[in-house]
Amino acid sequence: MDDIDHLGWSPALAHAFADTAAPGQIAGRIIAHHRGHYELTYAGGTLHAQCAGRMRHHDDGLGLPVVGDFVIARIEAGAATIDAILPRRTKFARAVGDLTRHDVAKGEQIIAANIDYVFIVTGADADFSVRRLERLLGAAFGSGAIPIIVLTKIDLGLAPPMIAQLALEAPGVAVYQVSNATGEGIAPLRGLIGHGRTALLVGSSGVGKSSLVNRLLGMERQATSVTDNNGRGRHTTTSRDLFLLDGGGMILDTPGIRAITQWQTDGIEDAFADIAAVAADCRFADCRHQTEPGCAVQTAIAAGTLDARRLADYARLDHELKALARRGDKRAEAAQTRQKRILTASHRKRPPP
Ligand SMILES: Nc1nc2c(ncn2[C@@H]2O[C@H](COP(=O)(O)OP(=O)(O)OP(=O)(O)O)[C@@H](O)[C@H]2O)c(=O)[nH]1
Ligand SMILES: [Mg+2]
Ligand SMILES: [Zn+2]
Repeated sequence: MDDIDHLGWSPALAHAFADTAAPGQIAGRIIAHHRGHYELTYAGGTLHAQCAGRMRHHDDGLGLPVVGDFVIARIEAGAATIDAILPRRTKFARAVGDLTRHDVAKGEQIIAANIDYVFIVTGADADFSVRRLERLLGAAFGSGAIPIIVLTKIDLGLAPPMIAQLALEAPGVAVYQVSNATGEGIAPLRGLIGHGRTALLVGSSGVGKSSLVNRLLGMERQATSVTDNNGRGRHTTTSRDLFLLDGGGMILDTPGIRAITQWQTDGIEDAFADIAAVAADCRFADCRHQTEPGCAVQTAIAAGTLDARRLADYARLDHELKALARRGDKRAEAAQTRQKRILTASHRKRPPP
């Protein structure tokens, strides 16, 4: 299985694979996830993948695969069926319980697995806020990966006081300064991600995560927002994708954390992984699981493999989360305005160097 070494395959994974895999099964890494469908890279290339029915219905304690997972799969007719997840070395998760008052959604939403670095990306612009980084720092420390703060947009000339503030408020966390506009500081960051290592990018919408991915890849691979330079949420990136860097190393782009509806939709899919897994087989991608033809959820309820009460819970929570998301967006907006005022005031008071 030497052929997936560059993806971060390790002796520990090889052992776990040898212990559990049956003849004909292969190992690969999940490089993308879009609503129940996965992309899997293995020694033979990259294929579309889906979870085996067995995996969707019986919880093995690991839940469903996330981007970065190494999995055991079968390949049939040019597509992969995922049978099991190999043990996760690290995982970056967000608590989803605080987004809702319902215990049913309590728990964690795993964003990515088997990562080596969490790049907490923040822009050296008017949106800069150390407070906003706190939860990400907490989550990064809890992941088992190494947290790194990446301060982008240093070409705007606002970085020096922010560097000082970060040194004070996030002691011991390395800060890399980059400009995606000029390319300054990209090489040291690129050098950090060694062969077979994976860096996860997190941070608010508009901080320059996808611009950084393009810089690191040396090509315009990810779409970035074109007009908005000040970080107002456009939510340009909507999925999580793992990219291979030339000469080894991988980088995982994610949607900005202010893409709140997107995240909450993801959260609800994790809390209702059983429904999400069945719903992947609905005929229509936007199926509401009511009276639509070809609805796999209704079929499962009729067949007795899914509890109708689960669907009712799901519908109720989905409704509430949407309402919360609207309120959450307003709170985020207000916090942003406050921060901007504070920052402007502190700039005025700053003595000349
Ligand atoms: N001046 C300057 N602008 C930058 C820099 N990095 C990104 N930008 C601009 O900031 C805007 C947002 O960049 P994106 O890379 O799309 O941000 P993102 O973090 O991927 O945003 P989401 O996908 O919505 O989470 C774009 O207009 C970029 O051109 C930088 O280093 N300097
Ligand atoms: Mg993006
Ligand atoms: Zn349906």
